[in-house]
Amino acid sequence: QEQSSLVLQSSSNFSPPKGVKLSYGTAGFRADATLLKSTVHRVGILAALRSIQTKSVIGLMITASHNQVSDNGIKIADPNGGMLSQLWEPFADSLANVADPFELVQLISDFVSKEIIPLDNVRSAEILLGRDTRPSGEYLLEAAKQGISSIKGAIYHDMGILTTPQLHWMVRARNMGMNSTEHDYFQQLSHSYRCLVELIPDEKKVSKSNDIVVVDGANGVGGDKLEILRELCGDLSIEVRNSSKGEGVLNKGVGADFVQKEKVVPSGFGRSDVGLRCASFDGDADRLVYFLVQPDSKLIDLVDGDKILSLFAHFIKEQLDALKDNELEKPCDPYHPRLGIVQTAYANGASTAYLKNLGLDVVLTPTGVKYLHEKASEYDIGIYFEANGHGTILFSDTVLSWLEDRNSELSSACTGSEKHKAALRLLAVSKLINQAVGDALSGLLLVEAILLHTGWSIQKWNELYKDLPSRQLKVKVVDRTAVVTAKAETVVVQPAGIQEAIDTATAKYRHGRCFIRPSGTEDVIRVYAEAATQEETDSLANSVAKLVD
Ligand code: NG1
Ligand code: ZN
Repeated sequence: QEQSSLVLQSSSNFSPPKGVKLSYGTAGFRADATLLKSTVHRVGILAALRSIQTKSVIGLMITASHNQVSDNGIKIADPNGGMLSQLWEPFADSLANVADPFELVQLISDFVSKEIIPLDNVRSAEILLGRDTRPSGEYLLEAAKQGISSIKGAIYHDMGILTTPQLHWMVRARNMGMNSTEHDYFQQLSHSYRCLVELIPDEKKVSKSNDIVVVDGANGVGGDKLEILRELCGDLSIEVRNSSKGEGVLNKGVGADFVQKEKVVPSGFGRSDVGLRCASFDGDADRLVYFLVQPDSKLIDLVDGDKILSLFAHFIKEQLDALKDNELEKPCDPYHPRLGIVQTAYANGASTAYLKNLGLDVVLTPTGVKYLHEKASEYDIGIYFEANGHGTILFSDTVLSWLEDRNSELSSACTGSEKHKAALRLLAVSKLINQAVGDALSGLLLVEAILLHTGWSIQKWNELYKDLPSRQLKVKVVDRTAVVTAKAETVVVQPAGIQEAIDTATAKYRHGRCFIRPSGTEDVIRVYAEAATQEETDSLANSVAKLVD
């Protein structure tokens, strides 16, 4: 009763905008920032309930990632640092959209009884709050705080301006009883990066004193954090451009999403960068792509998420192969870690062919980090990436304890052997790469360490395989839910007949591949096509787009 009046009172300051329907999609709630106050307030309530139910620390991040600066958004980090459990998404949707304050209270109390959340017995609900550099983040954060405080016994810690992956990392670390401050994050990343560099074989240790990586921070938080991290990484030369301290507008003409979609140089880059290794983060630094400025200084060669995935897969496989026992030496180690690669249908066909050719197990999931992450976690070592640059490498508890065992066994038997170093490298990667979500900062450090290890230039890395020409189109539709897909979005099952028409169109092109799916974040149907040449690709994409219209 007392709880209900607390919520009622707190909510009276936050009425939802009329005629707006929000949904907790793959990226949480996202909209024009001015529409979000009541939603953020209510997600504060949801976070407190989730924390009580899971008896764990929960994260609440205010960001709209690569969207324009006037947008904002909010998402929840679950106890393991991952996305909010899908079981709670329908509650999040109803919570955001109910108009009447009494109905809101009723909705909460129904959910609390259904989920058996012990509201009377709250010892502590604890929420970590983070936000990106958007100015609207300030008042939205205040709304979140008031939402949390309207649940008795719930407290929050305002962690300030963070990248999205930092907040997820902190939540996971807190719940595992590990050191979890921002300082600990920087220490863990820089320490494991330096470990990897120390493990580079002597013959490959070439002097790279003027080998610099130039990073576009999307005018957001990522560049600022990278400047701090850089100081801890020894002699890694990084030049940060487009940090949030400059004049530029967040994500405007800059950042990983812009670079990947437009394939042109971001602001702040040009003629003097031709031939240099360049990278872009998105607005909340959970996406990373690399690129090369072409000699015309306007266009770029994109080194996308698929190429980062391929570099990681190549390196991890090399270390696992080095750890394989010679049958004669040690015939009976029954454990072979399973390495799995997870992509979506948007992965360039040439990357999938390259990975399969390495003998790797490649699977596709539907679009959306939660699907990729879940699939990757089924392996001992699972590597996932979306072509747009979001991805990471997950290590199972089993493989980690196996690596620890191998490490101690090898350090007494043959310290410094290639086998021992391979175990140490994999352990270092597991600490460097974010185990909660894709993280541009840790991804960048791992790419840099692997390039040093292999002695590859970005050009050489980019030549691992040549991308097939591809085209993405979007078609505005009245009701995107009319299109229903199966088999990781590669086949349309509804409306009837469309898949046959797509197949007929695709069959006309050499190396043709094409699929359509409803976007999870916009009111559009997306069309993706690949074929032997760009002209054929565009023609295939256009003809399929007409089928949808
Ligand atoms: P939708 O709008 O469902 O295609 C887009 C991206 C996803 C992911 C989400 C944000 C493409 C084709 N899709 O999803 O990869 O980043 O936004 O969660 O890039
Ligand atoms: Zn992002």
